[in-house]
Amino acid sequence: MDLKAAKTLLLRQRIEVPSWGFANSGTRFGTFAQDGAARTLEEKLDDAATVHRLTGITPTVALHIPWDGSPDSDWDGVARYAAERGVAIGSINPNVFQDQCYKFGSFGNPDASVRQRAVQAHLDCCAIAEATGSDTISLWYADGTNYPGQDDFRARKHRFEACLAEVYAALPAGARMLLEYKFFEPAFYHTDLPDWGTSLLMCSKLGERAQVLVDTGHHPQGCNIEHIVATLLDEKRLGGFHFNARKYADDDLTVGSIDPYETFLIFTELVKAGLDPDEELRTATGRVAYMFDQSHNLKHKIEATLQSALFVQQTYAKALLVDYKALRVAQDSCDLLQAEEILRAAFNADVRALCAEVRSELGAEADPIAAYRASGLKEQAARERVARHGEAVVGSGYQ
Ligand code: PSV
Ligand code: MN
Repeated sequence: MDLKAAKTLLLRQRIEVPSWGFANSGTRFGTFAQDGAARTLEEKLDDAATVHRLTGITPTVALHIPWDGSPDSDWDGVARYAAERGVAIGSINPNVFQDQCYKFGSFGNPDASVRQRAVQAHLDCCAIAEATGSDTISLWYADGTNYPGQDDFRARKHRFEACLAEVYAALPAGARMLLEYKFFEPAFYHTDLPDWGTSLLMCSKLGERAQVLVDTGHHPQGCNIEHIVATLLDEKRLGGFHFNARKYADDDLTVGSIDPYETFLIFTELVKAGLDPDEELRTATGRVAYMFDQSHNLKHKIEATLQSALFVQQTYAKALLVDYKALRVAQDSCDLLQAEEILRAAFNADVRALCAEVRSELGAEADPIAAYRASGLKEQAARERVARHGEAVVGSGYQ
């Protein structure tokens, strides 16, 4: 694709940021709290707004319930607060994994009263989506078992199908459901939704408004994620992404920090599908929701989110610059070396100036990280937040 066409598409690129990416987080060994990290939903929205102001491409914020509030919160007020700062509420993520009642699962739990409670948590999230103007419910389950024989696989599958169907039937008009999978953790023997195939199976039974969400950290070592992406695109069931990077397990590191070529290859599949003659495929590809799902345990949260946004923007730019016609010719003539060189040429292109130009045209910063570091906002937030809440505490989870 030529530079002009690439720029037009880059101007339309949008990536959601998660509220929990601005809060203190850690590992099971501990959390090293940052004074400036957000501790309330308003502060998370303030930080997301800062990132959007600097990059121009992150206008929505994903919420996690109950981390960010309860059914009784003033959701109209939250949506207003966000809008006043130039952002909007994005996907709503019900959390049915941390309460004591979910010890043996949520939708897979043998106890019908626990399953009902989990369904209610989803219905509450549907209401929150309606109140905040969100059109996406994003689902991930920690459900699974730790020991052979602990529960019956097929019984759990049936429970999942029944509960998901209840939620699907209650989706607000025009909303869709994204179903995430993860092959292990916190369950270590089996996970109820371990892979894209199981998620796709569930989505196919539910209906068109249920689509698969690919979290790049949720696969075994060596798994070919770009192939999964191509398959889901072809089935018109790719709902969205959670971008992050991993070296060993679900490490939630900054996207691009470990294998930038993998992200590039994922984007080439998306770009190709977006150029396909099949209109239905192009439309389905246009619906794909992009988000980060990362834990900035040691990096400054806003800086790490800026770094992530810049990386994804640059990677998309590189994928747009691939000569797909020449690639097809090389593929059809089985010229392996030439095909790979065509990809590498685009991957090695320096797209920093192009992306800076795009950000400037969007009214954002040509160099967001330098602008943020020079702004004094980092120090100001730390001062104000310590004055408001006291010293940041060391704990666990997203506090
Ligand atoms: C699970 O590891 C996950 O990736 C899900 O997307 C959750 O929503 C998120 O992390 C936060 O727990
Ligand atoms: Mn995720």
